[in-house]
Amino acid sequence: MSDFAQLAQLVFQGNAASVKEKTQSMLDNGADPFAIISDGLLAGMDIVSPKFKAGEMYVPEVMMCARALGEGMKLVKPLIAGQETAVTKTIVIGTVAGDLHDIGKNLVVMILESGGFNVVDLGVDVSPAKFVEAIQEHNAQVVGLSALLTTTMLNMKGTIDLIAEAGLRDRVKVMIGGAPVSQNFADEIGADGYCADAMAAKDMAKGFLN
Ligand code: B1M
Repeated sequence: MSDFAQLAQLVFQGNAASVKEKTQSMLDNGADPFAIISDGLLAGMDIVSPKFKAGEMYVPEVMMCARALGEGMKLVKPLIAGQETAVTKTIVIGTVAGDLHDIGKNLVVMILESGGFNVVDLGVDVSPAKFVEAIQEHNAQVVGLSALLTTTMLNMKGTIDLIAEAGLRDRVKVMIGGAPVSQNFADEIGADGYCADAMAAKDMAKGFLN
């Protein structure tokens, strides 16, 4: 099995320490950082994604895989800084105002990072104004809104409205997710799409940006 295939397997196994060790040894041996990302780290997540979608893997396992991948990304990212890759595409994400739930959102962040995006995570209880500020500051192309409460999901609309008032709506795509929301709700509030889970968020962001 090639080094790249071994690295992919370690990501799939969620073995963070071994992913870190293997990535470093591949870099020390002169492997191309871009190939490490695409043929090793992301290839590992590509094994995970269909299994998660098919219900053969569960959230804690996927989080372990994403964390393991993150350990490798930490070593490789500085080496590709400033070069033209998917990493130059920026997504601002947060849990909307009044809502403190972040387990699902954190999973989405990890999966988006594993997809090669630069993700600016604003955390929880994020006001519409803070989203607008972050889109401007980071020149984001996509905004991700998360909500877990039937009360706070209404703040998604307020956020989208303020993005429009700030004149940024044509510049950013808005995707939403969280247990109480749906595609119908996304249509109702003028979002560009609804993601049922973290993998769907990665696919949607890729669709928006490629
Ligand atoms: Co809360 N809570 N909670 N809670 N909590 C729920 C959501 C609830 C359904 C439980 C219940 O009553 N059955 C209920 C909401 C009811 C409703 O609104 N209809 C509820 C309530 C009522 C509350 C409080 C009001 C309780 C209280 O204080 N009386 C309170 C509110 C606090 C606040 O936010 N202001 C509260 C507090 C908490 C804790 C702090 C204890 C804790 C949160 C800890 C944390 O997040 N750090 C908590 C938890 C853990 C839950 C449950 C049990 C689990 C949520 C979770 O993490 N799921 C939840 C019950 C449930 O959902 N079954 C519940 C796992 C996670 C991986 O899934 O978040 O759905 P999920 O994310 C998925 C997708 O939805 C999607 O991808 C993720 C991964 O696949 N997704 C996105 C999510 N965000 C996305 C963004 C995207 C794309 C996809 O961007 C584009």
